[in-house]
Amino acid sequence: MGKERTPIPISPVTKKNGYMQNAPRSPGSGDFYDFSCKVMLIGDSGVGKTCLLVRFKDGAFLSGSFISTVGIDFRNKVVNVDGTKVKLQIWDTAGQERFRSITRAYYRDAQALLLLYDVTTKASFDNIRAWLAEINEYAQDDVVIMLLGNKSDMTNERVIRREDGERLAKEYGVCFMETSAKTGLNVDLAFMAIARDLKSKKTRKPNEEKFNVAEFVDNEKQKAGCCS
Ligand SMILES: Nc1nc2c(ncn2[C@@H]2O[C@H](COP(=O)(O)OP(=O)(O)OP(=O)(O)O)[C@@H](O)[C@H]2O)c(=O)[nH]1
Ligand SMILES: [Mg+2]
Repeated sequence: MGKERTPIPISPVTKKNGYMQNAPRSPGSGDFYDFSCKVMLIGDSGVGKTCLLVRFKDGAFLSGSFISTVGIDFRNKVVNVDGTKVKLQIWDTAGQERFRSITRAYYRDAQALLLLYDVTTKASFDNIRAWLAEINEYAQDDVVIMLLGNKSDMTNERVIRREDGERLAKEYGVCFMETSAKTGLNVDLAFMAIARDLKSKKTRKPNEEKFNVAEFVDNEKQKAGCCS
C-alpha cells in the first residue's frame, strides 16, 4: 500500500436526484453549464481511480509512488455534448475497505458509476461482483454503470483477458471497456459516453428513442480504429 492523500472535506450537497439545473456557473470552475450530474469512481484500492480522473481532468498521468485516497474527493469538468454543456461532478472514492461506509453514503446521489478493476490484479476483478452487490443495495435503480478494466497498457503483467471483462459486463448488463490512465486509452470515451447518456436521460422527449450507451461506445471505438 502507498502513502495517503490528505483528507478532503466532504461534500457540497446536491439535490436529491443529483441534478442541478440551469445553474449560471458551476461553483469553483467558472464555466457555464446547462446541467450538472454526479459520477462516482469506485473499485478496489490501487486500480487507478484517481489516475483515471486526473487523466480526464488534466490530461496527465500520476506516475511514481502510489498515494492512496483517503475518504472522498471530487473534481468538476464541463463537457460539450452536441451543444449542451454538461458539468460532470466526479467523485473519487477511496478503495480501501475502511472507507466503505463513507462511500456508501454517496451512492444514492450518483447518476453514473465508473466501476474499475485492474487487468493486472485478479483480486480486483474477482471483487467486481461484490462491488455490483453494493451498487445494487445503495445506488439508484436507474444509475448508469460502466465497467472499466484499467491499466491495459501493462501487457506483460496482464492476468485478466479482455473477454473476461466483456463476459462479466454482459452477465450484469453493463457497458464495458478497457482503459489506461497512463496512455489515455478510452478515458475520454468512458466519460463522454456517460455524459451523453445522462444528457439523453435529462432532455429526451417521450417520443424520442432511448440513447444506447453500449452502441455509442462500440461505434466510437470503431471510428477510432481501436479494439479495446
Ligand atoms: N501502468 C499503469 N499504471 C497505472 C494506471 N492507472 C493507475 N496506475 C498506477 O496504479 C497505482 C494506483 O493508482 P491510483 O489511481 O492512485 O489508485 P486508486 O484506485 O485511486 O487507489 P485508492 O485511492 O487507494 O482507492 C499508481 O501507482 C498509478 O501510477 C494505468 O492505467 N497504467
Ligand atoms: Mg485514489
